[in-house]
Amino acid sequence: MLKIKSAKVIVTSPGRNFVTLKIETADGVYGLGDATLNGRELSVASYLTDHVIPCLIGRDAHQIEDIWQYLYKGAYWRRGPVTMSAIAAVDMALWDIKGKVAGLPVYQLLGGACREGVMVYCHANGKTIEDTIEQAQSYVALGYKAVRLQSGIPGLKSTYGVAKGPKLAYEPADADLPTENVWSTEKYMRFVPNLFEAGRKALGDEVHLLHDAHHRLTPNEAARVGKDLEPYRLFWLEDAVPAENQAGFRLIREHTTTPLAVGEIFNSIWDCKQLIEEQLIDYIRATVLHAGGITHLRRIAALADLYHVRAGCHGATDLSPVTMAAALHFDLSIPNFGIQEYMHHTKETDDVFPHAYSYADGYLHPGDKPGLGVDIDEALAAKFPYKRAYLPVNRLEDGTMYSW
Ligand code: EZ4
Ligand code: CO
Repeated sequence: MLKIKSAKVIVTSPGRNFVTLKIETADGVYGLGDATLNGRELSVASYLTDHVIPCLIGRDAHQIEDIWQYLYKGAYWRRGPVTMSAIAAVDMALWDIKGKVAGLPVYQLLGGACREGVMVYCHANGKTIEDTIEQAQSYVALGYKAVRLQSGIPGLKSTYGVAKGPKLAYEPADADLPTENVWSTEKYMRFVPNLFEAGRKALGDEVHLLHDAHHRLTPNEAARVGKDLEPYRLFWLEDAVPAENQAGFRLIREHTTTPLAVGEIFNSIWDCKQLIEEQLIDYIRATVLHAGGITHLRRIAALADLYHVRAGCHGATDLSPVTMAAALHFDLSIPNFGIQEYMHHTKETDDVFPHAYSYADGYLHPGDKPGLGVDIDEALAAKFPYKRAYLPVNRLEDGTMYSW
């Protein structure tokens, strides 16, 4: 029995908002979990403080599965991003504790490493095709094996996913209230094959190229984009359509062999059950954080493995280094790993969350510190108070509210 003595939530904003759960045991061992839900951060903080932490005190920190079931079934209100992020934070913290007590990195507890390192992809984005390719080339020079290409679109003033300036670390949730972008599917669809034609030509055949459509297409439009991009052999086309209607992917699948990835906003196995069982996607992008922790993501990966679907976890800067570490332990340990997204955090964020994971030549490794290998500098965290920030929204050219 390893009694949970106390737990608290730490909200900090070293460049962007992060919510961290710290669980402490009677033996003095503590674990960290990430509970950040971009744009709705304080909801999860309250869910944990007001409703979860009181249920945790006195429980056995070793009973990870039982506590997961207790929080999931015990809430009565199942699923949803707030609930599942809160459960994930507890789950991560308990795996962290178990690793520290065992003296082993978490990937060892998950069955050990299935590969030497975790292949990552990074983001190249620019206002023009030339800028995007230039940034991609600088990543390739750093050893990256895979790069996501996003570019500004001629005729549109600003585009989500494209940074305002050329910098390695960027965070799209940058305003007190949401930025409003104007979107045109027609302009995008005419333009995007040019980006990949130029990208393939400049970057060669070896590097993996990825693209994110940010849920802005219909299935028929996505089928067309997938077909148009086939000559450039993408690693994947991400979030082609919103996935509430899982059957919508059938139409895309019937028309293109461009690999499909989706799932960064999923919060449970039920969001992707049909997508996986009908083999409508190639990569599942659910995160440790928003999809219920390591415990639940392993369940999703196990289902996916039966259907040739591989994991390609979301890894944007709205996930703290705690989630990044948890994802790396998970990635290293599962048989059906594909690729891991990797965006650089700001230096302030890295300072608040000192971590053992490290990059070398296109791969990340979680390191061999016991537990997740991430700490939090609470004194430094206290210097960065919460700042309200939201992701941008899109309107069509006639003003109609659209998706991202
Ligand atoms: O829009 O993390 O693949 N990466 C992405 C990110 C997401 C943000 C949302 O919070 O799509 O830029
Ligand atoms: Co995405």
